Order: sequence, then C-alpha cells, then structure tokens
Amino acid sequence: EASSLTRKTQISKGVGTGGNGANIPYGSFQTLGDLWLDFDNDISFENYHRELDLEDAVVRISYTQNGVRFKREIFVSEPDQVMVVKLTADQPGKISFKGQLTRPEKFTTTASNEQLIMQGTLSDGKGGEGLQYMTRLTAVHKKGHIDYSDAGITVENADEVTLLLSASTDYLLDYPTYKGRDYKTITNANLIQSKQKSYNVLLDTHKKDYQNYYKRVSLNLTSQPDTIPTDVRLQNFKTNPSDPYLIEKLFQYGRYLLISSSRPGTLPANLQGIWTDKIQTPWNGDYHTNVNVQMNYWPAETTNLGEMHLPLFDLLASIQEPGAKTAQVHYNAKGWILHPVTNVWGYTSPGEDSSWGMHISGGAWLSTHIMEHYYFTLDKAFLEKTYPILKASAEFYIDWLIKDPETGELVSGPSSSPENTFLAPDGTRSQICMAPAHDQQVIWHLFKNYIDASTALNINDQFLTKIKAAQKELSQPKIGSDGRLMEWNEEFEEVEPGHRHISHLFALHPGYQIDVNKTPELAQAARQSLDFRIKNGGGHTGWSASWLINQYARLGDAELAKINLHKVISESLSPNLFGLHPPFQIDANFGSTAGIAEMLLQSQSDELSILPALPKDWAHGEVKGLAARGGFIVDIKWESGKLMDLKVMSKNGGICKLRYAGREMVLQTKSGMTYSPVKNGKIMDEISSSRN
Ligand code: FUC
Repeated sequence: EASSLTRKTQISKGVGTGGNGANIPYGSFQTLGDLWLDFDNDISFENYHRELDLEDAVVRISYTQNGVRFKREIFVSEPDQVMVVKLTADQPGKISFKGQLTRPEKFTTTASNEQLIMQGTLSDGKGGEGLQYMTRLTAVHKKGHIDYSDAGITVENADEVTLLLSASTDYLLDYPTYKGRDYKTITNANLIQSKQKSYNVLLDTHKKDYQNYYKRVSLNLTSQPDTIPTDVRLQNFKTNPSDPYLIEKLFQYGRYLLISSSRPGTLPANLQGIWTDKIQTPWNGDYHTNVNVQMNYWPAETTNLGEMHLPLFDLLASIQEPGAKTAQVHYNAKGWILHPVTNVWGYTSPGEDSSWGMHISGGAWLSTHIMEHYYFTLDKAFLEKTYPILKASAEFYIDWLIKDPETGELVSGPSSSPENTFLAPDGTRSQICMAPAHDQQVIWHLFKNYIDASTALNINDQFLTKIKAAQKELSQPKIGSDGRLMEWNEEFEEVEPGHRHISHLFALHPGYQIDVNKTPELAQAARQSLDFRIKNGGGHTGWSASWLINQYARLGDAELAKINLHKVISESLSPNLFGLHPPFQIDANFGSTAGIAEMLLQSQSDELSILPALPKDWAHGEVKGLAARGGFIVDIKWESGKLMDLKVMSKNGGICKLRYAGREMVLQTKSGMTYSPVKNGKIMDEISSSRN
C-alpha cells in the first residue's frame, strides 16, 4: 500500500532519471567526440609500447614501422586548457596522416584560420535547442606540409607535428539558466595562446601543475621493477593475487583520476569521471547520491587532494534553490533536499520508481562532506561559506522527522534503505518503510556535523539547541535477534541477502557513530552484517567490493580488507584499470584508493590510528603524505609488519592523539612543525613521557 501510494504521489515520471535521459529533459553526460589520426597504411609494426605515466600524467606511444621509430606523447594541460599530441619520428619527413574530428551525432566541422572546428547544439530534451559546444584543433609542424579543409587536416612528410586541441561548452553551473560561458572566445584564446608556447614549455607547465598534487603522497609496498604490462599483471592477479606493485599503482591511479577529473572550478567527477565514450552514458553519467558520488570523494581528503573536493561543494551550492523547491513541494518542509540522483541541471525530485527513487537522506549525506573537508583543513573561510548549506540541510530533516507513536523516538519515513527490498509481513516485496537504519545514521551524522560546525564558528542559537535535542531523540542503531545490525526498523527478511548496498553500515564507514573501540558491540554487529553479506555473494559490483575494503579497514580487519581489494582487482577492473560495475563506473577506483588509505591511516575517532589494518603480506612498506583530520600530514614506514618510523607534520598546531597496536600517545603540536614520535622502531622518549 505504501509503495503504491508513493508511486502515485511522490515519484516523477518520464523524465529520464532511470538512465535514458539523453533525449529527454534529464539529459546525459556525453562524449565530446573523437580525434582520429589516420596514417593511411597497414604496414606491420613492431616494438609497440603504450603507457600512461602516473608520475607526470603523460601518455607515451612508440613503435617501429619500415625501420622508422615513431613516437607520440599526449597530455591534457589544466593551466593551458589544451590537449597536446606530439608526433615525432627518428628519420626526417616521415610523418603523414589525416586528422579528423567526429562525434556520434549533432556536429559539423569547418576549417578556418588554420583551425579545424567541430561544433554543434544538443537538444534540450523538449524539442528545442540545448547546450552548445565547440572543439578546435590546430597543428604546429616542422618541415613538410599541412592543409586544413572542412573534412579535416592533412599532414604530409613532416619531421614533427604537435597537435593542440581546445574545447568548451556554453554551460555554467548557474541555476536556473545554466548558460553563458563564452565558449567560442575561450576555445580560440586557449588555442592561440598555447600555439605561441613551445612544446617543452607546455609540457613543463603541465608537469609542474599536476605534480604539485600528485607528488604529495607516495606509497611503496615493493621494490620490484616495473617490467610487466598492466593488462598482463591484471590477468596474472586472477590466479596469483600477489602483486604489491599493482596495489601501489591502483592506489595512485585513483589519485591521478581525481586530479584529472575534479579540478576546482569544474563540475564534480560523475559516474564515469569525465571519461565517457557515449551519448547515452550508463545511468546518464550523472551523480548518484545514495553512495556513488560520495565514494568518488572518499579519497579526496585522506590522500591529500582536498582541493579536488571543492567542485562537489559548488554543485551543492547550485542545488540549494531547486532543492528548496522540492522540499517545499514534496514535503512542505523548510531547507533543501535531493533524492538518489542529481545532475548538472539541478534535478532534486525523487527518481522514477519507488523501489529506488525514494532515498531521502542523500542531501544529508552530501552535506557531511562539508565537515569532512573542514576536519582535514580547518579552513574557517570555507566553513563560513558552506555553513548555510549544512544548516539548510539540518532544517529540512528537522521538519521531516516525526515522532514514532510507540517509542517517542524521532524517525525518518516513508523512505527506503537504498535499493534494498524486504518481504513485508503479508509476503509482498517492498522498499518503503519507516526508520531505515541508513536514514537514522546519516541524519545523526549530519546533526553531529552541524553541532561541530556551529562550535567551530562560535554560533550558539536556538536552532542549535533544537538540533542537539533532536540528535538525542533519534532512533539509534539496533542489533537484531541474529546479532546483525538491523537494516530496517523491524526484522524483515531481505529478498537479496547479498545486496550490493550496505547502507545500514553507514555508521561504520563513511560515518563513525560505530567505532571498534568506543562502541564494540555495535561494531561486532556491523561485522556480522558484513560477513553475512559476503557469505551471500555481496560485493558483486566494483563499487560494492571497494566499500567493503573501507568497512573492514574500519573494523581493523586487515585480511578481509585485503580480500575485498583483491576482489576488486580480479573481478572489477578493465585492462586499463578503470573500475567496472560493470559497465565502467569510476567509483570502484576511488573507493579502492580510499580503502587502501583507510588500511594505513585512520583519523575518524579524534585520534590518528597508525596502520590500523595492515595485511600480513604487506610486510615492508612506506607511505608518505597521507592526511588526517585535525590538519596532520603523516609519513609511516614499517618493516616485518612493525611500525619503524612515524612522522607527523602539524599544519595547524594542537593536540594530536596517536594509536598504534593498542598503545596510545599524545603529541602537543605547533603549527608548521614536524614530529617523529617513532624512529627506528622506538617510541621517542619525550613522547612516552607525555603519554597519558
Ligand atoms: C546505484 C547502484 C547501482 C549503480 C548506480 C549507478 O544506484 O545501486 O548499482 O551503481 O548507482
């Protein structure tokens, strides 16, 4: 009855949220198009090598044809806003090809002023014109000849060619018009300015910019040389999952992907980051807010890439108005809300079916990212700017929660536990329920964040008093008769016991209401829920398995964290290491990188936990530059599974509590100072004396 009522009254219909949005108003994030280089020969080649170097974000390709060694270097420069493709050969006059720009639909190409220009207008989904885009391509050549025509560029007998490509749309993240970027001028200026710079200057600028982020963190689990191609490593891993080098690479690849898809001032990384090759991208390449977009940002703070988190907050700011409208229209509530999907056009209504579309705590979950960024950076200016988003989210949930008539507790509902189905007492299948554990935990966390944010900003008003009281009245996590943490308020039987979502364990990760040391009974119940899920086939999508890494790391279970990391590697990666749902979904990459970081350092419980889940076979290793809440940067070295060296740099000063293998230490830190509480396996004297 509840399901059919929500279907009738709450669900939006026919807009495309289910994954068919490309030609209807919801829209689909889609490919810009393809740059084709046609060398017009089918002569055999040898010594082919192709790599993406994570150290400098440059692709290098080389091969020999007819005795000539050809090379290509490709990178995308954030500072110069161009893609650069350099083609060289070890003999003069050997570079000849045709270059074309295409996309599957809605494009024309023309040549003008030594540029090949591809442009077009997408549909607005209602029969009118939508987003406009432009791509420009130009070439710089040494010797030989270049011709530009509407069909493409033709290069003949050059010694060397550098292609430059710029692209933009008229999109602006600006509700409600979302238009106004001067894309024609921008693409032209980017191309002309880059053309005036030498290749080496472009390359150096790109490297410096990229490495400023990338080099903050290093991870060494092996000194094994890199001689085996990645796709072969991946294949080998399936039968012999012992390749610490691949784990290092997967960790850093996630960081590379985040640096490359979520720069300040751009849109947040979507379900495929930015790397779709389709018009109708799976699930519209949108932002799923019942775990996926959050997972994209799990590694942002811990792996020292806090700036890459910022686009998410711009998106949140842009949905304040439409989200407030939805709160008003659907629930007659204050504040703002969104449901399990959102997009770059401010979509905040429920999804198209009550089985998944009635997730109501996505707004709260996303708002918790504000305090995550603050806990790591202690950036008050950021908090002041984003506090209104947090507050308006809390305002919504205060209006939304109701008193359970039997217990008097505050509960969320009618709602659902993300995408999971239970058997109702009459035997029918349903998702709609009252007080799903997930909502209760996320709202608890939001209220905690709101209280912390108000304290940090010295705000003490009646609304804060209200939130503090409400947080205590929330229905709390419950343990079922079988010892598992309950997903629903009643002990319903689940239809799919190995379901991919583990939403009711939010409080263990990414939340911290459940903690192995502070709430051991709940932690034990969470473990039982996890073990039960795994026994029943859980973790069968890439993102789901990578969430399990994080969950087990929080429980301090190194071996199960590792087993789930191995599961991602052997079952959910494509040959280039892109995560697979399947299809390609980037959350598995980000979730795995975050999971590896959680295995090495945690800081969610007012202390830095060093090597909380180190697997036995990662016996020796070193990680440098991981970030911790409170503004600490941490280097850890271990040998034979034991902590050897620990360095803590304090960005903001203050007390730093440390925990390692059951021992606790306390550091009184000063801003800008680095401390070495453990050296050569010994706890330093001054630290032992300050231990309490
Ligand atoms: C969530 C998941 C699906 C998929 C989709 C994009 O809804 O339940 O498995 O990952 O997002």
